Amino acid sequence: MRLDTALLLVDVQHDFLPGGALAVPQGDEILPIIASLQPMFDFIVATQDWHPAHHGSFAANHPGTQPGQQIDLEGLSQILWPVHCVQGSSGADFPTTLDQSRWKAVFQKGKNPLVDSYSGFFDNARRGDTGLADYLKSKGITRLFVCGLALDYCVKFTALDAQSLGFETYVLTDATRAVNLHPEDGKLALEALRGAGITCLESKDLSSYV
Ligand code: VGL
Ligand code: ZN
Repeated sequence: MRLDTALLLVDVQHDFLPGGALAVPQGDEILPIIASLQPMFDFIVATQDWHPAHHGSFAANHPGTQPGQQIDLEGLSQILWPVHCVQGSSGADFPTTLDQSRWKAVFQKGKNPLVDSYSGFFDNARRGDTGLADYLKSKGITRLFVCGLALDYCVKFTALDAQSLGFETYVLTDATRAVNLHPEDGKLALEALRGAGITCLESKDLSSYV
């Protein structure tokens, strides 16, 4: 793959896979696809959802609430989630079947308990910066292929931020799956991505972008 191009793996972690705390339906189906994608890229980076146990996005930390409910968290609308991807827990780990040997770096997000962080670049208030954009730019990366979990949250917001930061951004649609709290959320995410000028393609069509 061109040296200006990176594969960005978003939150491919146990808790988002079947059996995990915030399992994405059919999330495991992307693992063999990612395995076949990785050898096509020279530059691979990953994000890792990495919450403190007292994170404000967890319903368990707001007595009387349930996952899926919406609250106000420090002035931002927040969907409450089950406890997931707690720092150091096995749910926050990457599956052992996912080859990490050629990853250049892992960027952790969601560490601030007062604000959630769907994007791998910024928190949802767009205040905290993970350093991912500066890192990619310092390595000469201008083109990003994004995949992982979940399409309607972290993949969507990571790709939208990438595009707005000036990266030529692509989403690999067969290497992502949606949570679909509402059944149409995955479809709406793809529409939002395309509306922002992001190219959504399947891995089988990647050969024309090498
Ligand atoms: C995610 C909800 C909460 C994701 C992370 O990775 O899409 N979704 N935390
Ligand atoms: Zn999270």
